[in-house]
Amino acid sequence: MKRYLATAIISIAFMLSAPLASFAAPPPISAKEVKKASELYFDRCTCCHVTLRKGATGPALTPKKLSKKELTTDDLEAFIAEGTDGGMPGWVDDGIMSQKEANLLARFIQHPPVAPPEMSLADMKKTWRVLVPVAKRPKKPQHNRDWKNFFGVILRDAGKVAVIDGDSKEVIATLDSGFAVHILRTSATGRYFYSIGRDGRAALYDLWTKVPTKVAMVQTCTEARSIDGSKYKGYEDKLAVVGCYWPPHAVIIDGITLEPKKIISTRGYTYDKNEYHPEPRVAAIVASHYTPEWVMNIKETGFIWLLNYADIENLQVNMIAAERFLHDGGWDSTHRYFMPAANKRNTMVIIDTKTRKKAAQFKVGKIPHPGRGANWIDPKYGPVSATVHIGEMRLSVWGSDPKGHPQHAWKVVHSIDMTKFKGLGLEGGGQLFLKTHPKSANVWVDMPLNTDKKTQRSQCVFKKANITAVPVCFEVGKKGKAVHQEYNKAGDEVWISMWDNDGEVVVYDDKTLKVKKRITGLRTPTGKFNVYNTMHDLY
Ligand code: DHE
Repeated sequence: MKRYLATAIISIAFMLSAPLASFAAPPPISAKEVKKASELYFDRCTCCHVTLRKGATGPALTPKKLSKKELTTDDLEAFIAEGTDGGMPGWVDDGIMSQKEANLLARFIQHPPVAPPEMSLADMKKTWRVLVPVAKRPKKPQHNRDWKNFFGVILRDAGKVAVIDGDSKEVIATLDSGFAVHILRTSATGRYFYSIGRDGRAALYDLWTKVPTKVAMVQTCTEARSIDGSKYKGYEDKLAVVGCYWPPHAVIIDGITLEPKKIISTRGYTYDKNEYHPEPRVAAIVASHYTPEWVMNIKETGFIWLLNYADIENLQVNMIAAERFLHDGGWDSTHRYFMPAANKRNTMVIIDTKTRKKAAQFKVGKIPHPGRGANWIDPKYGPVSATVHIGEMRLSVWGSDPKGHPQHAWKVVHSIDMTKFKGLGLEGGGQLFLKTHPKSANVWVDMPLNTDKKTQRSQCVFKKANITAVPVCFEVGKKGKAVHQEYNKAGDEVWISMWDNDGEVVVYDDKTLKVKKRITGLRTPTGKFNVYNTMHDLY
């Protein structure tokens, strides 16, 4: 509802602003079309071109820039429909948009962008609901299941979260979340799952009730991708933080009621040129185990924030200059170093949360996308970490043990071009996630955005003992895209989503690579989060 209200407000503001435009007359567009185009833009374009269209991983789309390049409506429609060499999908060619919608967007982006509404703490409080008061929640688990081996599975387009018992593989609850729910994180004790939807709706699920239950919800923004709880000793389950795309801010909320407590704007100046940016989005967040802090990627200004939550009335934020377009990332195996990707710069950044400084940054392949990454012991280089890439089929592995193996620390020790594995059909990039577990001998790699349909449906499994050897690659299912991996608590099973309207989660034995179970009837499953591994940041 809020989303539609936001697009309605944008539509009206847009119509009012159009006559003030100072550039050549943009093509006509009706108020009804603006509303539809705003929704399309929000769903498909903001990720790369951002709300105010100043550009991020995609180029700026301001009318001034478009008119300077003398791009006509037909040119823009062709880009949208067919995609670009720079990596933009062909929205019509891929069957996601109609030609009419491509034409609508082509006309829309020639008009000046209008900022969606801001959100105050009072606005957030109006959306805040405690569905089960804390006093009425159980004091101990009301079932005999091993809840630390539960998996929360994102059912993206259903706007739901499925909770699956990792032992019996039963779907024990399917709970409403927000529109295009994006990720889950657990609270420090693991008792609660937090979800965040792309529409900025956060929800809290109690895993101790007889059947997992949604116990609170709040909307802290109109667009978001990240959330995490407070993991430092003494603050377990006390607080959480939502990272927003729009409005550009982070919001500290209560950890077990979700009451919004404090808004921290991310608007400011870029780390390098000190230029004002009106829309720096919060990308990945991790919770420190050693200090009362969240480590947060501020994408467009290129800063990494250490946001201390010990005293939120006298808030301390360390802003570490890093690199622009910070996206995803995770901890090294010791949880001292945070390792995010500045994806548009083909760079990994290393933040030392002990010295509170950037420890290193180095180039990897084209558009690194680690998710939270993978950490293991390489027989030659000792503790290493790795990323896959959206822009090419490559596994980049770097040393991540500055104490024990200083000569290899923060240097790429393996850069595995997966196209060299003849006969596997590994071309075209489009990797999104990789995963391992301390008890596993394997590293699993997906490629759901690859141009080849069979490759999209496949996974490749590398051996830690000989990471450069030819991996075993196989199709996970016949429909959809094989996306995101998660281990069970014991580290001997790997769960993969087949992302499709009629989707499934496929459970593999990590040793034999044989299918143990297909959990079917799941609409658009994407990310999966095992309680134990997420609590302890095991990957
Ligand atoms: Fe994600 C993580 C943003 C598209 C599935 N995604 C993240 C994170 C960010 C992000 C900032 C890190 C959160 C953290 O660690 O705190 N994702 C974005 C986008 O902006 C983008 C590119 C486009 C968009 O408009 O959303 C995008 N993401 C996708 C997808 O298309 C995926 C495959 C399916 C979907 O749900 O839309 C997808 N993103 C995921 C998953 C994670 C994630 C499963 C968590 C990985 C993990 O193991 O932690």
